[in-house]
Amino acid sequence: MSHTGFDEGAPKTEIITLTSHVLSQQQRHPIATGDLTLLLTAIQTTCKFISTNVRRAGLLNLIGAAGSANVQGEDQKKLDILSNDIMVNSLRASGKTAVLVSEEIDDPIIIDAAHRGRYCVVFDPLDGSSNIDAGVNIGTIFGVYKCADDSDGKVEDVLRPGSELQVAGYCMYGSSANLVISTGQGVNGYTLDNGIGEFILTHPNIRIPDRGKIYSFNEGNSLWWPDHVNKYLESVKFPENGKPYSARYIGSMVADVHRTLLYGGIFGYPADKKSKSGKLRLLYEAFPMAFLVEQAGGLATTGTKRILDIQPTSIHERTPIYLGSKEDVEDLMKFFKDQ
Ligand code: AHM
Ligand code: MG
Repeated sequence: MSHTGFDEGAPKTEIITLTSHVLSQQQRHPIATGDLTLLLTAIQTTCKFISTNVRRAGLLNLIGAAGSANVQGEDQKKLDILSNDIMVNSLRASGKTAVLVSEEIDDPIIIDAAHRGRYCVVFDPLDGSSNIDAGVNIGTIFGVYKCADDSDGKVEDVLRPGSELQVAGYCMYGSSANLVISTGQGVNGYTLDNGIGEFILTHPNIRIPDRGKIYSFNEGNSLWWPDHVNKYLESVKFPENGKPYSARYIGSMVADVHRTLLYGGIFGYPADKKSKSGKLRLLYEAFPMAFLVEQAGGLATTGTKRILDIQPTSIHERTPIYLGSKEDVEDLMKFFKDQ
């Protein structure tokens, strides 16, 4: 220790890339085939490519509508379509996938025998795309299932509860590209070093605080919300003890959940009189985020049921969702019980 009080030793030189980290984790499993490592390599390459395109979107005339709509009837942006095509092509080329489900494609993609592998990937290639034109953080969300032993790849392989996911993650395209992944042994965050083109482990073992100070809801919809949701929000804005919570809402799930994971608090998208099942999609938005939040020590619920226990019946179905710090989500669930 020097007279300044700081340790002036040599800077840390240990650099762990996503690939080397996943490889070293896999080595601990004697029966691992390396297939998952190859699949994650395909996913991270896709994220690098999408990141580059997001950053150049304004220069390459990629901003704006493509003139089509997806299965939800939402306008597709040029970047939505490009990101989807990059992801589908890269996952097929990896030779490790059997079924793909994308927010942007109505039907599941069943991979041809020549390229078929054992994994099934559900994804939203570019979430929060209504924010693209304003330069707000957006991201790719994904979940990975393993095919049933007797299956060559069919839709039933992805119509399974989120608790059966093998991997979940997202990449946020913000001031840097941040890839946050869980393979079921905690959550790690990696930041893209553009200079060397590698995701570097910058946030090992992310743990969400048991209680936060931030609520993240689109309160513009509160007119349509059930009373118990409005009452819960009253309780954090006008607390009997302590300080009121702060409001933060970007309207881009990856950015809102990323902040919730790091700082704690609660993120919610309720079902209401207007959107009876909520807005967010179960398979490729709610499941991966719920998996990550639980792996980080938090909770994710519909208000009355654990998100990861839901049995999906169709690939584009929606769900209400509340996730975040354990104690904050438990507080909210009490309002659902008391209604
Ligand atoms: P998208 O998949 O069409 O981009 O919509 C999903 C986004 C989420 O990122 C975000 O949480 C939510 O929609 C915001 O919705 P709203 O603008 O109604 O608050
Ligand atoms: Mg989306």
